[in-house]
Amino acid sequence: MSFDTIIRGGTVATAADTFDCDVGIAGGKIAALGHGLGDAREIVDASGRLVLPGGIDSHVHFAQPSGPGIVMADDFASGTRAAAFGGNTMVLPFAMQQKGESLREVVKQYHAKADGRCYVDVSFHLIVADASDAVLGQELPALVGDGYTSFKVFMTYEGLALSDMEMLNVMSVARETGALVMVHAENYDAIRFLTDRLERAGKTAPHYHAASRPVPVEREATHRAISLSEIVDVPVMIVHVSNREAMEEIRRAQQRGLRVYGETCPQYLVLTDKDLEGLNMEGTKYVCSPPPRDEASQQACWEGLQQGVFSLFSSDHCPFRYDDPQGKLAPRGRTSFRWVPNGIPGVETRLPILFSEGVGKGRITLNDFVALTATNHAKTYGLYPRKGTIAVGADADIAIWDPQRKVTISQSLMHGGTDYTPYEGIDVTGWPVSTLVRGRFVVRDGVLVGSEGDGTYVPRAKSPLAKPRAA
Ligand code: DUC
Ligand code: ZN
Ligand code: ZN
Repeated sequence: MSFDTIIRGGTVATAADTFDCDVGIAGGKIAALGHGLGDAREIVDASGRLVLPGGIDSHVHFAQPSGPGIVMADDFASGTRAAAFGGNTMVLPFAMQQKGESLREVVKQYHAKADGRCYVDVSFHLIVADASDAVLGQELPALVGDGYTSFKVFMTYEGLALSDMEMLNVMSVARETGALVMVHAENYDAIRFLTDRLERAGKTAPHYHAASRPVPVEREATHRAISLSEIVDVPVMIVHVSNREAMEEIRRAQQRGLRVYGETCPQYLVLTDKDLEGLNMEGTKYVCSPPPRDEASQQACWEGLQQGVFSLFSSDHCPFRYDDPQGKLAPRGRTSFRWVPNGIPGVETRLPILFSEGVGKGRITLNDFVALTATNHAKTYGLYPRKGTIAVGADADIAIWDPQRKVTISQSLMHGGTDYTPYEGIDVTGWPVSTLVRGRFVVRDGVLVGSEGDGTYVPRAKSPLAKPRAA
C-alpha cells in the first residue's frame, strides 16, 4: 500500500499503550501502524518525538456574547489557531442561548461564526438558558437528533441560572434523548448575598471575586446537581471543579454507583487565589469561575485526576483581552469585581502544563495524559473511536511532541486573540511542535501551514456514558 504520509521513527502513545512504530496515513485516516510500511508521498521524521492523539479540548468558549460593551478575544479563527499551536486537533465550544432565543437559531448563528473559519475540527455543546416548553419539547430533542448531543446548564449568573425545577426538566429531556448534561455548579443566591455584602463593605477590588464564591458555594451546588441528576436518573458531568470538597462530592456519588463525571482545568492546578491580588487591576487576569483556590485545593485536583474522579482535563478557555476597555479593564470592572468579565485563556497552554507538571513530574503516566486530554473527551462526547486515539481507521488527528523542549510560557509565544496569558513565566518541559488534522499539517515545526477552513464541523453520536442506570 502507498500512503499519503508516513510518520516515521516516533514513539506512539495511546490511553492504553506506548510503543515505537510508524504511522501510515491515507485519505485523512490512520491506515497502518507498524514498521517498514513502504512508500508514501511524504515521510515525516519523528525520531526523538512523541506521536500522540491530537488534544481534544471539550470546554472552550469562542465568540460568545459576554455582556454590554464586552467582547470575547477569540473568534473561531483565532481560537482554533491557538488550539492547533497547543497540540489540539479538535475543540468543543458552546453555542449559547440567551433568554427568549430559539436554540435552533442560536445554533445557526454559531455555525455562521464557525463554518469555514476553523483550523481544527469543531463540534458544539449547547447552553440552555431558557428552559421553555418549546425548547424542552421540540428544539432540544430535535437538536440532539442532529448531533448536538450535550448541553450545559448554569446554576449561577444573571440570565443563565436555571431553577432546580428547570434543571430537573432539562435533565429529563437529556434522559429521554440520551444527551449528556454538563453543569456549572455554583450557588447563585449565595454569590449574590456575598457580593452585596462585600460591595457594601467597600471590598470591590478584583481579588474579592474569590471571596464572593468560596468553596461552600461550589460544594453545595455540586451536591445539589448530583442529587437532581439522581432523582431524574440521568448521568451528569460536573465541569471545572476547583477544590477537594466538590471533588469528594463527585467521588462519593461515583462510589455509590451514580454516573457522575468530573472535569478539572489548568487554573486549578497551577494558579491560586493569591494571583488575583495583583497590583492595580492585574488581578483581573485571573478572574474566572470557580476561582483558583489554594495549594491544598491544587493537590485535591491532582488527586482527582490521578484517582479517576476526574475523567476530563479541559482548558475552559474563555478569553478576554487585559488592556482593553472591552476586556478585563472594562470601566465598570474598576468599580467592582462583580463586573469584571469572567474567564481566562488557556487553550494553547493546557497540554504543555499537564504534560510538564503531570507526566514530567511523575504525577500521571503518559497514557493517563492521553486519556485525560484526548481519549476520554472523545468517549464522553460521542466522538470515539473516530477521534481521540491512534488506531487504524481513526482520523489522523495527531500531535507530534518534543518531550525535551524547555519553554517558559509567555504571551510572546501565544497565537490567540488575547494580550496576556495567566500562565506567564511558568517553566515547562515538553512542547507540541506539529499538529495534523485528518492527516494535514496545520502547524509544522512551530509554523502555521494550515488555513481557515481546514477544520470542519463534526456532528456527534450520543455519548455512551450518558445512559441512565435503569432502563
Ligand atoms: N463558566 C465557564 O464555563 N466558563 C467561563 C465562565 C464560567 O463561569
Ligand atoms: Zn461554567
Ligand atoms: Zn467554560
